[in-house]
Amino acid sequence: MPTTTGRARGWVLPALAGVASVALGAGVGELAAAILAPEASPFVVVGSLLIDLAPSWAKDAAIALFGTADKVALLIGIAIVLLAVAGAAGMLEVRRPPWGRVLIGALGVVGVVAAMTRANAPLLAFAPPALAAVASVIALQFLVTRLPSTDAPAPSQPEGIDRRRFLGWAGGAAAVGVLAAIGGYALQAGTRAVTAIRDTIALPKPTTNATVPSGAELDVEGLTPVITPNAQFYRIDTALAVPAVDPETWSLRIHGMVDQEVTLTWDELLALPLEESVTTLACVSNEVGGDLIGNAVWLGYPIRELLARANPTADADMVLSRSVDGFTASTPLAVLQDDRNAIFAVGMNGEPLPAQHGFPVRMVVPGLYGYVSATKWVVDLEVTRFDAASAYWTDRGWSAKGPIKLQSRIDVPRSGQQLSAGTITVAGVAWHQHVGIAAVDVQVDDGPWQPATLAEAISIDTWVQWRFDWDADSGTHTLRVRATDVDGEVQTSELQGVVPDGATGLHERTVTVA
Ligand SMILES: Nc1nc2c(c(=O)[nH]1)N[C@H]1C(S)=C(S)[C@@H](COP(=O)(O)O)O[C@H]1N2
Ligand SMILES: [Mo]
Repeated sequence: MPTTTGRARGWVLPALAGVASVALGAGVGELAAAILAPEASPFVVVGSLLIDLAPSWAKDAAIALFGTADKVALLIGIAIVLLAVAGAAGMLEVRRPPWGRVLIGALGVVGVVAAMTRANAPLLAFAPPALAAVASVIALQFLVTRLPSTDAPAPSQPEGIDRRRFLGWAGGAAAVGVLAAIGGYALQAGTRAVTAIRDTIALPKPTTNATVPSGAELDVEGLTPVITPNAQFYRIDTALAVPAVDPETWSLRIHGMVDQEVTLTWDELLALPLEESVTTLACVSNEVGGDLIGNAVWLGYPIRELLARANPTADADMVLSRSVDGFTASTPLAVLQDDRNAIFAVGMNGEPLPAQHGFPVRMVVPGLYGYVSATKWVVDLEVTRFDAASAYWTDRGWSAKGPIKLQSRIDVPRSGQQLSAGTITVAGVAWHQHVGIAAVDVQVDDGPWQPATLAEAISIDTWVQWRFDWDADSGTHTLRVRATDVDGEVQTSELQGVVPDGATGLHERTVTVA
């Protein structure tokens, strides 16, 4: 027979276990969002989803009731509902395991769907809500096994000790959640400040416009767009918190083996004639078939012009660029002096650089992997020699030089996609920046290589879309792609991992045709 205290323990402590677990998970989710994908804060995405789904009378009522505080009211409302569901999950988990964890898992799925269906969801949008759910589920399982037992308190242990111990664990879990959320908020303080400044910036008009020919985009469902929207652009850097650089205090210094040291402020940079160019950036850590690659229209000023002012000495052969947070990249001097569009970029797809992509100024150099060329938040260029200095990733086992390798990728069909016999469009992208793509061929199983159709290239500095209409019969088939560049080099089938200077091999995909 449950006593009053027994009943209280029977409901209150399990509910508390649920609330503490979800508090922990929610905090982890906010911290993960701050680090991985600031736009995918679980609270904000679920709130945004509710705003989109809410009928307009509810929105009107909320505005009438709360005025400009309607968003805050919504977030508080979400928190209350979340706490209620969390309490219910705790009680369920005690009475009908594993349904409490299942309930939290379902909440996680709602968060993931909310995050991934936002317009321009970043690649990692799924991660913060997924991590929040996983952390909550683990915490719930942990706390439930530490509930003081109601039926058979061990005679040697007064039940009060169990209870206090449980409250300690639950309080600890909730406290970790709160600290994680505060940590996430603090990590983003700089970004918030700089984003506010960034929003007020109007970039000057380019003196030279880039043109993207209409033939550069093939009309194939599921094919990567030829220009990557900023929100979907891959992000790779060593920064735990995105560096917050105020353009008014930013300056760039070019020094080292030069006749004349050069410094440049933000206003001086914007006063120079800025040019638009289209360049595909790629990461050396991109596996064959991977997505650490993106193409943008950049606005910037040629590095070559500023180097000419500095006038490097004849024996210099490298430029060590440094970001405000200490990252360095070693770029061959000659590459920064030739006629390619190696630039100090201030704009990306018509906007100031997003904070994660190097605001206010980054380097973009066609033809080299990012780790040896694309320094974000750049503040310093030291003209030096490869035998006198080395860069961040070179000191960690990667090659000092990193020209991009000839590669191609299949985007569609996806593996596991429903396919039926007949004509199936195979399509993807191919790239060899600053060399250019001449041809792409597709192989089905062990058949002959057959030419794909290339889209119009924007330039030799960008990737090119391709398509191939495959007359498919039913069964399981392997599709393979191979590019040939403008110099006549054929993409190698030899497999190499990403270390030390980029992966090689052919991308293939196995599909089943009904
Ligand atoms: N300051 C700084 N710049 C950096 C990096 C970094 O870690 N710190 N990573 C480089 C690497 S490895 C790549 S692939 C590109 C990625 O640029 P993105 O994040 O804009 O796509 O940035 C480069 N610039
Ligand atoms: Mo990279």
